[in-house]
Amino acid sequence: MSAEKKSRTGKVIMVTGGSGLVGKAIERVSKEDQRPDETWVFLSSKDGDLRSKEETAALFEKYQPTHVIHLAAMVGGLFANLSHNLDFWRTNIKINDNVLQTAYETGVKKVVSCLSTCIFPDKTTYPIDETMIHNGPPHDSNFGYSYAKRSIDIQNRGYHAQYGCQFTAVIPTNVFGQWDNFNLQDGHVIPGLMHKVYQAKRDGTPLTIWGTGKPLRQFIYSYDLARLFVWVLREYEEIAPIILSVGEEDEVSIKECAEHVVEAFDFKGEVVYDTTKSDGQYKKTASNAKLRSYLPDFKFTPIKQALKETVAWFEANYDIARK
Ligand code: NAP
Ligand code: GFB
Repeated sequence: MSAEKKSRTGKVIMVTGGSGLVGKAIERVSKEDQRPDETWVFLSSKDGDLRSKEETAALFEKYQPTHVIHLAAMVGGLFANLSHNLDFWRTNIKINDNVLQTAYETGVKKVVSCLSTCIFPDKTTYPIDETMIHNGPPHDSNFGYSYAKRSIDIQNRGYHAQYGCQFTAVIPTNVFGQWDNFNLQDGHVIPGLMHKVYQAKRDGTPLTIWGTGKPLRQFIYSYDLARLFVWVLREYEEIAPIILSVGEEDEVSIKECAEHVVEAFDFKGEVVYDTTKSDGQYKKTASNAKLRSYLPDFKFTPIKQALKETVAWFEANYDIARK
């Protein structure tokens, strides 16, 4: 039987992975939309290594969370996944099992974890929806990360079936924004392009876009994702996950995305493509119909505006940005 659910007044919301791209955006939203009965705690790996069950248990003992937003993970773009699939699997399996098991043992009332639209079957019909997670193997470029993330859905169903836990998950599409990982090798495409344009402007060199630019992506601004994430924590009651993404109609090619980044920097230099680099998954078009059934009027930030805000932050914070 699970531990007695401690009777607590108010909510203590512990955010694992709170120092990263998504965590920092959630911190901003929690401050903009404060509730008197909510206390927020944002963790980084410096507070404790969640690969260790003991360190995980110590964090839950210290903060006594009633709710958990579980973001902590080994995260990276296409090229980091291509070279470290086993590490992505082992690290994330450990972190997820420690956080979910400890949440159960300590009587946490609700956990919202994080999957990704890149974990869906590679050979599938489109648009992808929440019912299709386990319908076939993921794209080979990130099978380690994908299977680790899919296990969260299985764990959530197991903790609910066996113990009645309210553990659920969101499925964001590709995220970008302030506080991203701008590392050229390990980061995602948008921060990678921003870092490369910054350097091209500074050094008068060409911008090199990897791959053909043909793959298609839906990009969600971290601030929009954070607003949706906080809504899920407060209002969403299903165990089944929910996709948090812009619509199919907002899908862009990598080339179009690069053009928006170039415009945001007012970069006038040469642009070249290095087609020796992998394109990765061609598309992973996801439906946000389930989200729209809950929030038909939610307004996403237009991508050009979101990119401009992110570029302005990056230029102003170049010295402290993760790169
Ligand atoms: P991120 O910027 O790389 O942040 C990762 C966070 O996890 C950081 O706070 C990091 O702490 C923490 N962390 C990593 N390893 C840890 C460990 N062993 N123990 C404790 N904390 C650890 O990642 P993100 O982009 O915000 O991603 C957040 C969540 O969204 C992840 O679950 C990711 O899978 C999911 N997601 C991301 C995207 C995307 O495009 N970025 C898309 C879909 C889903 P430090 O800062 O101390 O390293
Ligand atoms: O964001 P990204 O690295 O990952 O995007 P995925 C990769 C696409 O952008 C490929 C092109 O088509 C690349 O060829 N690209 C062009 C670049 N220039 C660059 C660049 O400078 N850096 C990078 N990184 N790409 C990831 C999954 O797939 O999606 C992860 O592997 C994660 O597991 C993430 O879930 C959300 O979108 O291809």
